[in-house]
Amino acid sequence: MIEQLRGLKDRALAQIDEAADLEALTQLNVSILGRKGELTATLRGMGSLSPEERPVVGQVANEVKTAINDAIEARTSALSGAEQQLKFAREAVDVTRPGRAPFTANLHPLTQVVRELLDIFTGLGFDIAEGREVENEYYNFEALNIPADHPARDMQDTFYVAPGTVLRTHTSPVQVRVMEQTTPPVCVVAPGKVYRHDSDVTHSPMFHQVEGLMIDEGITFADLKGVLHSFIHSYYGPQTGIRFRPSFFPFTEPSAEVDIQCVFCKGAGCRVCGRTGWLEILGSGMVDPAVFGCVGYDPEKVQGFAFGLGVERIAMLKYGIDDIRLFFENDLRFLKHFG
Ligand code: 2NL
Repeated sequence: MIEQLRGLKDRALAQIDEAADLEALTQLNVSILGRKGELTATLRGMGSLSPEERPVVGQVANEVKTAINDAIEARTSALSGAEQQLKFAREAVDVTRPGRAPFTANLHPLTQVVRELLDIFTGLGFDIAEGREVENEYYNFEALNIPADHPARDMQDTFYVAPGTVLRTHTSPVQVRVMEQTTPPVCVVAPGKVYRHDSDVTHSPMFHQVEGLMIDEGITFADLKGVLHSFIHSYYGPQTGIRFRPSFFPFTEPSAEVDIQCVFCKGAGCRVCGRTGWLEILGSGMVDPAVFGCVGYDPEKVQGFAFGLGVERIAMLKYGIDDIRLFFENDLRFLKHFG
């Protein structure tokens, strides 16, 4: 029986040594030491031993049991250590690696340009005025010296919402309302959306304007030139060449369009400036006395200048964009360039 126990012990220790994982060890524990296990079965045979043999065999049986127990325990801790190492290796995280950059948004390029323009004009002392996008024909046209038979009023250019009601074609009506409600001096810029029935690579049926108006006793064309020079040199840099060309608008007299030296070829002539070396950036002029008459100002007492610019055009020239529709498609590949 002692032989039998020793044989059992040797086989058990060999099996425990070969156990590949914790699962296999649990199986061995049950099949050797368990209630229906090999050792238990062998010990049942002790009943047939003589009283002299019994303590001797009992001692060997205890030694075998202890040895197997110890071996299982040792193998268990070895295997769980090894398995833990494997698990750690599998789940290892390199905490020194840089984090994944979060998605960050940016303001729409047109919003950025409008804000830059407004920053410059508020820095020059202008207030900001805003108003409605749906206007009366009176504020959009009549008060600006644009008579009923003027081509600008044509259904082909203007969106009519109802008879006598239009989507504003410029932000001038904002300034007309400011003049109605204010006694001079007046010094405002009016940013906002405007609408014209026009659509191609440089025209959108909705676009953005910034207009400006300065009125006081004794304002002259020299003030107009001073403010616009100042603005252009802030926005495009102090070396930018500027020229004024005579023009016509129903609401200003005299009127002038303002060109800057082409920002792409520096005046040499290129595709963007049509080989002229100049880019038109805004329209301006001295407020027509007829406009003053409409808002109750005495043109003999006050004078003023006004200007208007298209924000999309300014942004296209600044960033070299050749299709206005890019501003309105909300394609993130385009918008992310302005982050
Ligand atoms: C252009 C030209 C201009 C004005 C806008 C204006 C407003 C009032 C009175 C007189 Cl209330 N004038 N605005 C004056 C000259 C030109 O805009 O080409 N804009 C894109």
